[in-house]
Amino acid sequence: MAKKTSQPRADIGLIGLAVMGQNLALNIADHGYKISVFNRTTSVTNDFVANNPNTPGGLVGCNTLKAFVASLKKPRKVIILVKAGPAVDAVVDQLIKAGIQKNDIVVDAGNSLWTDTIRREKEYAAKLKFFGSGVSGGEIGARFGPSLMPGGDKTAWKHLEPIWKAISAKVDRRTGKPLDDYAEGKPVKGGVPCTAYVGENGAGHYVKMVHNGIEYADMQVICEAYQLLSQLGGIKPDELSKVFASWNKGDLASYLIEITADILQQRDPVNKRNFIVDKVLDTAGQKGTGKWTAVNALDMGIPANAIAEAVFARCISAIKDERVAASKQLKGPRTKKYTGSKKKLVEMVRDALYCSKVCAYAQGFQLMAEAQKEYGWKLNFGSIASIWRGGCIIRANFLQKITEAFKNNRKLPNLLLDPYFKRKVNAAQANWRNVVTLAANHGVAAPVFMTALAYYDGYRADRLPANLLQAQRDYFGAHTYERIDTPRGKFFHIDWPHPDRPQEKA
Ligand code: NBP
Repeated sequence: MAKKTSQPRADIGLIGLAVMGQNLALNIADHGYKISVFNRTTSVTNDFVANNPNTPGGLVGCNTLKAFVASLKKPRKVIILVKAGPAVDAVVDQLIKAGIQKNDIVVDAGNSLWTDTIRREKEYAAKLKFFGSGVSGGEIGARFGPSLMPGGDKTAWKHLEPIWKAISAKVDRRTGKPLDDYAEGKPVKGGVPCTAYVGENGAGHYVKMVHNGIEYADMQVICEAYQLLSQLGGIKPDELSKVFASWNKGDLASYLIEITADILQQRDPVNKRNFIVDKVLDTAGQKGTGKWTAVNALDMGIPANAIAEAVFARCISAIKDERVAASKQLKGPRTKKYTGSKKKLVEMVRDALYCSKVCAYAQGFQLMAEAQKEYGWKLNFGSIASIWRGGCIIRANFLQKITEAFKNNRKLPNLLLDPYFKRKVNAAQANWRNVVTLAANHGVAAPVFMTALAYYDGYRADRLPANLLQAQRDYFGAHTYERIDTPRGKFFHIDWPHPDRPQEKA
């Protein structure tokens, strides 16, 4: 454990040696940084250091926070990777007691709620520089190159930047495609790092949350494609695996499509005659970041229905017993199988997936655009898309196109309006509509395909039935309405005549 010797102090420290912390610490050490580590349960620290004796930078195990703080170069840089919530406050309070100082930088790299990060930055301002950084890519990303979304004090960022750039995933400068994280066991050299300063206070955590919301939708549309192709098309998992593998060569190429192709061809370890996917119980868990995104969309009045629907899709999956009981009582259409060409079905479903995905991303960027107004951030959407090109769960070629879309027009009001995406969605929309019709006619739930189409049609509609809705509101609640033939901002009310009853005021 940390000794009082004249050995050079550590470049950075990390608290919380669960899955993410251990992997990120090894990644940092691999890049030549000496790193001090601490975990509340000290045996975890001791085992971790003992099991990793030869890292290039070196690990310094500390069993007390006092020794941990004393082991760090000034200004001290500490990464906290503990369970999001009160544990973060507890650790920061303990760090203060252990001697952390005003110029020291404490980075919360967990999945914290952005409003907590805003609060913590203010609350601890007199005692330390509190900084928030989103980390995406799970344990593999943490180990070999995550996507990092840093937000907070700009001067603090200058101290963190070299380390963040070194440890993050890298993409090819020209194509934007992820580079092999580790070539021949050594970290990759060159390439564009998947990290960039996002904005002040909670901006990094906010952007990470939206990333996760998009991830929910991205996963759900893949699942809907799988459901339609297997249920309607009768395509078996190994054949479906090939379909996804072929999609992974085109403009849907992404980490999530790639792992889906891999999952679908895997056999059940219990009985190799079966495919494992057929044996996995159809109930999905969730940790909350998708829900936060959907709740925030409702709070800000942003129509992120594809993201919210993906959260609800997990909720409905979770009530398995109720669904099984309902399946015996509630009837759907008689037609159960698709009788047309399988090749055509695959093509149509691919297009439905693509278009729904564009809508989900469009909604994620709409959310960030609104949040920046609310919190006074100056977000660079091209840069955000570019740091999602590698390392994170939603990494995809697609993000190169989004990077270009916002580079071409920094003020693009909606991704759907970018010339490239406009053209692509326009070309694919007939198939998308056919798939939604097929799903409805065959009684297969395809919630995000359907809601994304409603978003697309709603967004491109120059007139919605909200005229009637507003009239209803005025009728029962005197909420007033605007007219199409007077300037905006002028409000009218009618004492709606009704022959049978007196006027109601709700
Ligand atoms: P967990 O979220 O499971 O947290 C476990 C760690 O928190 C352990 O080191 C534990 O110490 C420590 N801890 C807890 Br719990 N309460 C503490 C307290 N009051 N004081 C000090 N330490 C405390 O770990 P994880 O899955 O590695 O995730 C870490 C963070 O990264 C989370 O915010 C998570 O949401 C985020 N994240 C996770 C992933 C992923 O794929 N897992 C991806 C991206 C981001 P102990 O050993 O003493 O119990």
